[in-house]
Order: sequence, then structure tokens, then C-alpha cells
Amino acid sequence: MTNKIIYLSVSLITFVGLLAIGLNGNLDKAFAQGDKVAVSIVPGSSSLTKNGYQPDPVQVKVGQTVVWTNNDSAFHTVTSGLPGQPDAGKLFDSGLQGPTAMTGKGKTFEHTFDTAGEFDYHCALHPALVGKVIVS
Ligand SMILES: [Cu+2]
Repeated sequence: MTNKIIYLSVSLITFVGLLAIGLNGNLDKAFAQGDKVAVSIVPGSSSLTKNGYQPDPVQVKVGQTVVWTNNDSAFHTVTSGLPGQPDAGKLFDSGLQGPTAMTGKGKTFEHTFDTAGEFDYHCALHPALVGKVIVS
């Protein structure tokens, strides 16, 4: 009788433990999937020299994903680096064509930042439109 109680207790504790590990794993996964930070390309940003991307700078943690949404009626890009620099577009670029091109309102582009640092970016069509991502 005592052995049976011990057996049932150990089984129950093991079951609860595995359940907790399973739930915890799923929660971690759900958090990682939802770990996105939004930046808006605001209406009228074609003629703005600051705060065309909002917030600016945007602060994120290593591993987080920035999701830019074009809330303007004009075509914009999210292009890494500063305008005219040799490394422009090397790290990320929504581009001028293809599925990631932010041709109009509601278009989104995202990039996951895997290393800490400060990352300038700009719009290839409106070089005065610049922003920065600070990853810590
Ligand atoms: Cu633009």
C-alpha cells in the first residue's frame, strides 16, 4: 500500500514537472514570436528631415525584430546605412522592387537585429529621410 502511494506520488510529480517544462517552452516560443518592435513611416515623410520614421531612434534588444510599416501614401524604402555610403543596403534593404518593396500604404518590412550596436538607415528615394536602430 505504501509503495503504491509512493509510486503514484512520484508519477504525479513527474507529470506536473514535465507539464511545467512543456508550458514554459511554449511560452518562451510565443514570446520570441511576438518579440517585435514597430516603427512607422509617417504620413508626409517624403518632405521630412527628422521623425519621418517614428520612433527615432528606436531602441531594441539583441534578437528583436523591427517591423516598419509604411503609413504614407508615397513609396519608401528602409535601407541600412547612410545615403550614398558604400555599405548602404548591405545589412538590410526593403528595396525598390520585389515582395518587400514598400510601394504604398500598409506595406511592411522587417529585420531581426542579432548584434548590439547603432544602425543608421534611410530611404533610398528620399535621402533626407533617415533613422536609427539602437540594439543593446
Ligand atoms: Cu521615401
